[in-house]
Parts: sequence; C-alpha cells; structure tokens
Amino acid sequence: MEQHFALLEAAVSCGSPTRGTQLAYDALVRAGLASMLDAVCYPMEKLEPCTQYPPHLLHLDTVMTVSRRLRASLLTALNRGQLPIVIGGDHSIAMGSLAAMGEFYGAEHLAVIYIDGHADINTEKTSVTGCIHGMDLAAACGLCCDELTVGRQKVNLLGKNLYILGGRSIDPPEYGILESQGAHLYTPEQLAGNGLRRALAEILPQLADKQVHISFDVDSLDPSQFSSTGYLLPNGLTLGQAKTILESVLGTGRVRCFECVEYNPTLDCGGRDIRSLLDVFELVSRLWKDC
Ligand SMILES: [Mn+2]
Repeated sequence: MEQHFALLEAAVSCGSPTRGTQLAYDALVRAGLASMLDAVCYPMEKLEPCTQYPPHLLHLDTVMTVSRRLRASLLTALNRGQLPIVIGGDHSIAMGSLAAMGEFYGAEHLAVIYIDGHADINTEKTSVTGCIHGMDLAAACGLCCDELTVGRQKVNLLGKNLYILGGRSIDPPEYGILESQGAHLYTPEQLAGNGLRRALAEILPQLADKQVHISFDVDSLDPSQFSSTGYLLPNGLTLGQAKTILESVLGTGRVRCFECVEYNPTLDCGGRDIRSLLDVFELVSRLWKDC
C-alpha cells in the first residue's frame, strides 16, 4: 500500500519572542509544498496570543492549546499510517509532537534527532526569559510543571535517546540538565571537518531499534546561509551539513516523523530561504519514500 505524507500545521509564534513563524505553513503551501508532497493536509486555526499568563510561562494558554491540537492531529496521522511532516511554528510545538510520538510508540522506543542552535531543555524554573520554546525538551522528558504536560504521559522521551546537533547557544543550567538526563550534544565545532562523519558513526547504530523523530530548527543553520528566523547565531551548520544529517538519518529507515520549526516568512526578503527549505523537503520526501 502506498503511504501518503501528512502535512501538519502547528501555528504558534508566541512561544518565542518573535512573531511570524505562525505563517510558515501557509507560506510553504503557497510555494507548492503540499502538492510537491501530494500530502493530506491538517491545517490549524491561528489563535491570537493570550494576554493573561504567569510571568515565567509566556502566553501559556495559547502555546499549550496549539501543542494539544498538534498532538491530536499527529496521532490521527500516525493511526492512519501516514508519514507526518510537521510545520511550526516556534519550537514549543515539539511538546505536542513528542507527546504524540511518545504515546504512539512508547517513550522507551523513541529517539529524537534535534538539529538546533539551542538545547531547548530549560524548565520553567531555570528559564531566564519565560519563553516556552526553550522548554519543550525538558517538558518531553517530564522535568517541567503539570501546566507544560501535553496528553496522557508526563515522560515521552528519555534523555539518553536525545541527540542535539548544532547546539551553540546553551544556557548554563542546561548543561547540567543535559548531563543528568544522559542526552548527547554535538556543537557545530565538534561537527566541523570529519566531526560530522564521526558523530553520525556514533549516533546511527543507536537508532537501529528506535522510532526516530527528526526536529529541524532552522536556527541550527549559519545566518550566512539562512536568516529568516528569530535568532541569528553565528558559527552554525551549513545547509550541506544539515542535508548530510537528514540523508544519513533517513537512510536508517527508522524515521517516523519530520518536523521543521522557527522559519519566519516575514523575514525572508527575496525568498532565498523558502527555496532552501523546499529543497530540504524535496530531499526528505524522496529519501523517506525510498526506504
Ligand atoms: Mn529550537
């Protein structure tokens, strides 16, 4: 039976300090993504950011509503046997996607390849900003308060099955959390030269008996190659490195969900970055169908 791609919208930007990522799905569909994938679409209503929230959890109700809706639509797609591609939105949406993946496959079977300039593993207690897009991995690992729990399980991901690639803006408390959870961090510096091949040689065998979720934050990329996003962090990954990671991980045949976050079309003057993203989606869809 031929499997269909599912294209899922997760429209939220108020988990981050910058507005615009809630428009990424519409921009990509307008640019032809849904027809390129021949995908079944799961659009989402766009909500206004709520105005009442605790000071350490900015726009809590809106962020959680989007993650809960994404969990539901992703579970529907998984139950239908579709190949889900999730379009954020800021990275807070990973609370919703990882809740669905953890419930569907079981937390102990889930591995996450998290390509990101940040570690996103602050809790509501360690976060300096209160922006929930920096807490999604801590929430998925069950380290946050109940307000940040999505779905039936508190723990959807085990830290030892988390691989962060491209992280280079890490808050001091996050190093301790990563270590205590047994998570794996590869900085761009470690991935330079032959470092990427070495890292993949360590990581890929660990995925052999796992169900793999890829979460691709475009701020993992170097601003000289991709700049339509809220944080411009120097010394990032090249597009070539990101594609090598995606190719290698898809090549395991273990990928069950691909997610792309933090693309802000309102910053994409001239459309350079949306063309790069369509290239990435073309690569992902081709390799995914092949395995
Ligand atoms: Mn992120």
